[in-house]
Amino acid sequence: VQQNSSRLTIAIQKSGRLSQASLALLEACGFRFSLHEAKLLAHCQNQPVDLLRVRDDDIPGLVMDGVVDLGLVGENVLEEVRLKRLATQLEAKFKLLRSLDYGQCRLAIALPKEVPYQGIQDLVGKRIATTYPYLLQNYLQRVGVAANTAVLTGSVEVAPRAGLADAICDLVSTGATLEANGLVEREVIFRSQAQLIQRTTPLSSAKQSIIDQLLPRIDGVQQARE
Ligand code: PRT
Ligand code: ZN
Repeated sequence: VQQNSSRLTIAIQKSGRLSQASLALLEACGFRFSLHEAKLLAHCQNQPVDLLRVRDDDIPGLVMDGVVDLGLVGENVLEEVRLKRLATQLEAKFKLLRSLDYGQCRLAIALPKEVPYQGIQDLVGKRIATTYPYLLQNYLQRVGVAANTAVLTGSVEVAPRAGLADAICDLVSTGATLEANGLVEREVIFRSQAQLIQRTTPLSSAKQSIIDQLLPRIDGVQQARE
């Protein structure tokens, strides 16, 4: 385990919606990488920095356990993992360095369009399919609605039609997926974007100075894009 490697380790999504933007941000900040598709670890060519390319779901835990120094991940995944870890007594702390200008989406509850809906009380006793059971239950408790969940890791949007659930709670960006599946967005329970997080355990001064250089560059890149 390279936990105490002198190289700053940054976890990013290997392949998915955040991969390109995360890599582009680091490159715009001056880090040069040459990625090999099969490799988990990519060395930066001009700084003592390594990229660890993993499933987005693993990124918060790697930071919270101090296995990597920094992580770029969606706030939805970050908060889901944090709630799950709190419930299971695992370390759940991290330091939020920056909210980033990509990966915007919302976690929303949607129902088939033919189902009448007046307000959240209409969710009482319903079964809601989701990939985010902790965020969903957290919301339902906050608003005082007793509903059931069905946890699915994919194809959540077909659950009502398949007879698995009455409603869904899933990420939405344009709304096209809901529309295509005859669903209507009824409640937004969480708004998300990509975030840069750091482990809470102390870093060497060498790693800290790379981060001190990185943050103003990120601010500059994001301001230029506004
Ligand atoms: O393999 P890995 O586990 O790393 O990837 P993944 O499949 O879990 O995640 P991925 O790549 O789909 O998404 C990564 C992150 O991108 C999410 O955790 C969010 O933070 C962010 N993001 C932003 C989105 C969306 N927008 C989004 N629209 N993630 C997923 N979607 C999906 C949504 O689940 C639904 O299926 O897109 C569909 C809805 O999109 P619209 O445009 O039709 O509304
Ligand atoms: Zn994932």
